Amino acid sequence: MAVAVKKKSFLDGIPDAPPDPILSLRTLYEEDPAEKKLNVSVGAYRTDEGKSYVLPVVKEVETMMLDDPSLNHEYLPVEGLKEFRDATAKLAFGEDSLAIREGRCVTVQALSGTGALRVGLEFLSRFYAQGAKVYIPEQSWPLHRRIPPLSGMGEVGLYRYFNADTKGVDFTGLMEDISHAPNGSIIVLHPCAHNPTGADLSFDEWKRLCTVIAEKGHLPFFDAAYQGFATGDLIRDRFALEYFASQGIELMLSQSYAKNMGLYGERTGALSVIVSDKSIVDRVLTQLKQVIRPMYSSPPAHGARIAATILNNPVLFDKWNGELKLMSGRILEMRTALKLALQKLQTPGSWDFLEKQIGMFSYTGLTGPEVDFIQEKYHIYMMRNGRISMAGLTTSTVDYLAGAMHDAVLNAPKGHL
Ligand code: PLA
Repeated sequence: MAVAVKKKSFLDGIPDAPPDPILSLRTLYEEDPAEKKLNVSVGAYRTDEGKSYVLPVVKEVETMMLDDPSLNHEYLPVEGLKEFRDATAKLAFGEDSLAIREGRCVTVQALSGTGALRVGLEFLSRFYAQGAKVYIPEQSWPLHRRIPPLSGMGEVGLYRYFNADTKGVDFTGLMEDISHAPNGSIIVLHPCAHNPTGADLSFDEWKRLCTVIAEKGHLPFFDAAYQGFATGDLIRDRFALEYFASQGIELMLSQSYAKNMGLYGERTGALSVIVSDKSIVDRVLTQLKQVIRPMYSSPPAHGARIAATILNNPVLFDKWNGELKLMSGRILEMRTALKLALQKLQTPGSWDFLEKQIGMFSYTGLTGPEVDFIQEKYHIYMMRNGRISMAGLTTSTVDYLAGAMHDAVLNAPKGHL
């Protein structure tokens, strides 16, 4: 006899979740039947043919892996692949980092940058001073706002970051806000290629910020999702990480290999904690494992093996460097091309900032209504805050985007809704 069917589902009252401001655009783009359309929303590198890209050095390693009889599909340890953990810390803080040499750096593999942030913040919610607040830049990657409360850290505070007039960092505002935050606050920092503004601190500004953070006893939490992608130079892009660590500051770091190795879907990343006292590192590691084990047990192996092989082999490492230069170089070319195209059209405004911004994104200053106008009329998908992924642009689509921006600046409804 069939079981009586209940009329109501236990999920009847389930509310609709708000769409993700970045990922939902991909779906809209894919579902858009228009013949001419463009997706410059998510920060994913595309070739000049608009194709997704597997780095040749990654392909080479994968080919080697295919023939390697020692590889299997066993679980990795909870904390991840040893060769990867060691190498990724050195990539961030430098081969000669004192913190590493003194054994004060704990690194665990994580589910790319997002997972590292999540594990790191959950760890802090258990062991960092109760009630400490996480501060993020006023303009930031949307998940910086969402992950802390979900990890038990409460709602975030904001610090000023961007000066809309100069289109650069509002360093005075940033320093004021970080000085006024309660001592011992957690400060989320983008070490390079700030998302979404493309405006980074100068080396000198990092040094001044480091002094204030040390004086205030704040804990910096660096989110390094673009090392090597800002300037094409891994060492230059890690300046802030290397400098803060060299000053004996305790800090947290999330790292992602999504962009710089193109390992987006492999979820390859790491979380590092630098502490001032070597005697506590073992306890830090065991507690990080306590966070990870009931969350997803252990991390995926494939991407970590690829990254470890590249990071630990000088020949492959050099190849990777060359490929980073090519990718970041193409992005720079797109910046110049878009600027020139807008200038040619005599689009109102100065577009020089497009070349000054750094990294994957351009923060165009387009308003919400202008973005809506462009999406509706031209089927171009970008974030509603005016962020464009320059890596999604190609030689053959620059003029289309410039034309749409020109039309929007002149003809879209005014306002910032
Ligand atoms: N941190 C920052 C600042 C990021 O921009 C991103 C990705 C991440 C962390 C996380 O990346 P990962 O988990 O894939 O390593 N930002 C993207 C994609 C590229 C996204 O939103 O997930 C973006 O378009 O902003």
